Amino acid sequence: MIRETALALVKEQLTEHRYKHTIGVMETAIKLAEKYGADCQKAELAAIFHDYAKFRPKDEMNKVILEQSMPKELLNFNSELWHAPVGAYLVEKEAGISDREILDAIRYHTSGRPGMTLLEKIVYLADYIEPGRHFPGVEDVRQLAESDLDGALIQAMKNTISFLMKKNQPVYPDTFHTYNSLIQSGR
Ligand code: DGI
Ligand code: FE
Ligand code: FE
Ligand code: FE
Repeated sequence: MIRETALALVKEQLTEHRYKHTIGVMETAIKLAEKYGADCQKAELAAIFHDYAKFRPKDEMNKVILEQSMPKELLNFNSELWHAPVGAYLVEKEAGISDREILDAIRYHTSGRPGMTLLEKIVYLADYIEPGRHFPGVEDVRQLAESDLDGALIQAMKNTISFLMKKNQPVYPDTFHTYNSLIQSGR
């Protein structure tokens, strides 16, 4: 699928603000793919579609999680986590994207997972450091991403976990498992 077609499909699903974020993630993901030797076209499509389900009603996402046998554990945690796996499902169903690597990069863009692929890491990181992001610590992660993909990813995960803990929010187990996997094996 060409960029223009993908962007037109996604634009219908998002607010103007979220669409601008998506463009930032797309541009950042392509740069990271070039730098670290990933497939640039897959990075582009995964980035364009990564937040496809962001504005779906919670009850619709809840239903997809149950009907498609996604981890039920998701329902006990922040609903912000749901748009990633539900997005992977809807992008396949509604936009006809069938590439497994692209769908997995969408599926794991919020929680990560142990043993993430290069493409998954790139989309996760691009989502975190795209130019429209302004949260504390993002500049350090941008710097790290220039030369150390895993180092940048670890810093982004640390920031996310600390942020959730400071707000007394639960942390989804896969988020911790991803952090442990990166720290222990350099993957
Ligand atoms: O969809 P975006 O805002 O672009 O970014 P995202 O898909 O990375 O969503 C991150 C949001 O999810 C952020 O507001 C924090 C929230 N969240 C809640 N629980 C967890 C979590 N994020 C992670 N990584 N792990 C959690 O356990
Ligand atoms: Fe997201
Ligand atoms: Fe993210
Ligand atoms: Fe995003």
